[in-house]
Amino acid sequence: MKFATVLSLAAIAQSASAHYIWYNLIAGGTSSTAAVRKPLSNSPVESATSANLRCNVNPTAASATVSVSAGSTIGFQLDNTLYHQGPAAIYLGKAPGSAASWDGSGANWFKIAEWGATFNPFKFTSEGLSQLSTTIPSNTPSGEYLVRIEQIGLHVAGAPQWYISCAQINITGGGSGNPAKVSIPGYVSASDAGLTVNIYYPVPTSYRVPGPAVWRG
Ligand SMILES: *[C@@H]1O[C@H](CO)[C@@H](O)[C@H](O)[C@H]1NC(C)=O
Ligand SMILES: [Cu+2]
Repeated sequence: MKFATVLSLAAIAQSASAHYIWYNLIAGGTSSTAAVRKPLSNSPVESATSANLRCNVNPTAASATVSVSAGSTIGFQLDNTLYHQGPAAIYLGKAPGSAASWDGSGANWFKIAEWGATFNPFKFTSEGLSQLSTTIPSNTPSGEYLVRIEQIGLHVAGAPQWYISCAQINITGGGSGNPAKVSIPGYVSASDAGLTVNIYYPVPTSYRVPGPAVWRG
């Protein structure tokens, strides 16, 4: 027991020095750390079935919900560069009430952007970046949402690492789009080829980002 504790403390100490956090929301022409549910640590979530896949492990409550018009830029800044190779995606989750009071449960989520790979040479397109952003599809219905970013480190074959943050937004001037929605967890399976792939050998010649298709309205 004692030995195991020492080992896990060593593992935590080691992991705390690496990794990264999506700490800042980019929304339209502004940015906000206050709208982000800040993760407690920069360690990844490592289970495809955990509720922590929604918005990370016990994140600090956000103190703001930022209004942003449909069609505007939405994204996150990282406190580092994306040095763990893997795919990334941005999801919107429609809050049943206020974004601040929603835990992200239910089939309310849809993907609005993803970053996959290029080939010959094989490379994830987000590698080395410190900010990922897209635009909110202009016919997304107005209302309060959680916007969620994930980047999945695939550098340890067979043990994907999710780096996740959520932020609270209020989409204004939207439309009547009706994207298909998924639950988190449930939106990806641990056996998804996009998670189980060995990115070193044999070098992949195709790659599909896990999760639902991107909805652009
Ligand atoms: C969201 O935007 C609408 C339309 O501008 C506004 O009436 C509402 O108060 C906003 N809610 C929040 C939480 O900002
Ligand atoms: Cu790391």
